[in-house]
Amino acid sequence: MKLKKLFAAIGLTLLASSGIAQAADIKPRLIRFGYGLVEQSNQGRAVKVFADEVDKLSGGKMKVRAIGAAALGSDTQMQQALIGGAQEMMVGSTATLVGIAKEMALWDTPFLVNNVKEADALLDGPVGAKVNAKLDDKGMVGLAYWENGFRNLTNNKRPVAKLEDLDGVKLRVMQNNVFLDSFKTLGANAVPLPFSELFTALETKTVDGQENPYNTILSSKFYEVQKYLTVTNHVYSPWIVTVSKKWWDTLSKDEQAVLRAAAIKSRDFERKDTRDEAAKALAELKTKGMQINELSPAEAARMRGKLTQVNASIATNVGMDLWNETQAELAKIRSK
Ligand code: TF8
Repeated sequence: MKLKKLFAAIGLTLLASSGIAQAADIKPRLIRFGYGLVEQSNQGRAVKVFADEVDKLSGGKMKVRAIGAAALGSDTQMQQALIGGAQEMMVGSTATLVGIAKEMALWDTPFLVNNVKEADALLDGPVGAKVNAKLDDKGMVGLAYWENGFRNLTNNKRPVAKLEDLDGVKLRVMQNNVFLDSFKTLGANAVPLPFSELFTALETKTVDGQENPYNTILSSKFYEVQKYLTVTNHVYSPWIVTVSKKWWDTLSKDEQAVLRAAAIKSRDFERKDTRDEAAKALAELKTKGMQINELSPAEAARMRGKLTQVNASIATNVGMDLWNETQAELAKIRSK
């Protein structure tokens, strides 16, 4: 199966480069591709790479109309549009898919992976494929996992140096029970909100804080409305590129291969771009006036201990088989 996809991708590249994409079974197609972050973000840049690649591989027949900044709706609204067939594609957080495919909650496990190498191997391996496949009979097709990144905490109340500093902090979390439980367990007053409403909620002080990767804190200008950043790296968040299954089923094999190949190409670009940006982002956020602190090893351990209390319920929710397979896969990855 994997090899077949690879050959399809190579075939398409050859077709495109020799200018005979015309020969493939590709019709003129308009693809509305929605995403939540702004155009000048790691997400926006990668969607552009995807669009260019689709254009190239289809000999200009398939056109991607990239629509960012949640102009087509929040993640959950776009997911419903994909399921209903009113929108062709999107990229968004796996965390907002948990209501549709419960196995996606696996990616919300605090401290599941230690670094991006482990994340790539897990997501691109059999476990990632298995979770992805759960979308198929829910009306969506997942093409690739992109990197959102390790999440970190910001707030406007006080520097969080110990667990107790989170007491009573009104913290926006993603619309997902694992995140809600995790932060309630830490003592925060966790409030689920769509990302598209987050900046305003912070600005109007409806909430005191939020958690997201450095890249997003920077691209969404959260530094304008948040004073304190605590380096927690509490969970690695993937994004997933999805297609409306209704629409996907109307495509030819060649057209599907174009989308698959472009998703992989943009994934590789996106992960590198995100990591390059993240490596510089903290210094930039400091320049923008954020006060940044790291947790002492003892406090980090306390927080980790609290957060991993949710693991048992995640395991039950995603299924013990999948949970155990994930742990075995991680052990394999770590022994390499
Ligand atoms: C969040 C996520 C978002 C993504 C994005 C809108 O906090 O991390 O950044 O879902 O696609 O909601």
